[in-house]
Amino acid sequence: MTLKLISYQLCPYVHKAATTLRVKHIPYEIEYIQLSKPPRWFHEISPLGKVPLLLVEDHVLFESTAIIEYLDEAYPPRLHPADMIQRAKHRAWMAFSDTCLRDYYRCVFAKNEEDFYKALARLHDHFDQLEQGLTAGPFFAGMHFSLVDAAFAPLLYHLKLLAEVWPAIFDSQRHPRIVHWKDILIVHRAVRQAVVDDFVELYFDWLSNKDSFLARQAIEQASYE
Ligand SMILES: N[C@@H](CCC(=O)N[C@@H](CS)C(=O)NCC(=O)O)C(=O)O
Repeated sequence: MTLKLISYQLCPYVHKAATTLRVKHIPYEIEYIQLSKPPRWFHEISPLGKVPLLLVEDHVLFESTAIIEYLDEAYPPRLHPADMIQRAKHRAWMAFSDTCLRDYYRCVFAKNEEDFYKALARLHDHFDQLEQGLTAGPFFAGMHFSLVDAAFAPLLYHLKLLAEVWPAIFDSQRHPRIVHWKDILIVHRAVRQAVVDDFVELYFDWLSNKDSFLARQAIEQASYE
């Protein structure tokens, strides 16, 4: 059975699905679309008009969390815990990864310094909660990569790049476990191979083209280099 992931290069939700496919060594095809000008067929098949989509035979799966849950059920080894209570907790943390992704986008899109600091404060408050949920590692729940790791890896990968523009994105005094976890995940084979080779270049192009506080910081920094 051939799986096909409909994608956009910089989408962290696509990155979750691709990471899960890679961790499980599931063969898949990938098709990138331009989100600013999606093809007609995409509108016809995408229930919410968003990527990722996972095409499984005649079925169109949508929403990254639903996609990675499907992959976990359909393809061994299970990344979710076997215990029902633990699994419920992991699902709750996966939902929280989307909360943190929204904070991240608020930071990226903040028009001015004041709004940026508000967005960053909100992300850091949420990181206080995440820090309490983390084990000593190396992964979210200890020795094994779980779906929670797949859910948070794209956020931490994007934040790592943002930290090149604004180093205080990560605070290792306040969130030592998150910083350690980030260091593990960003070099993880599946996480790295789940993005395109020129991801970093595309990311900074994308960031610099925003009408935002961080875009201005990125442009200023590039002019000094
Ligand atoms: N909740 C969705 C979010 C997906 C999403 O927002 N994807 C963005 C790209 S990163 C998208 O397709 N945006 C197009 C649009 O909203 O029109 C998921 O988890 O899959």
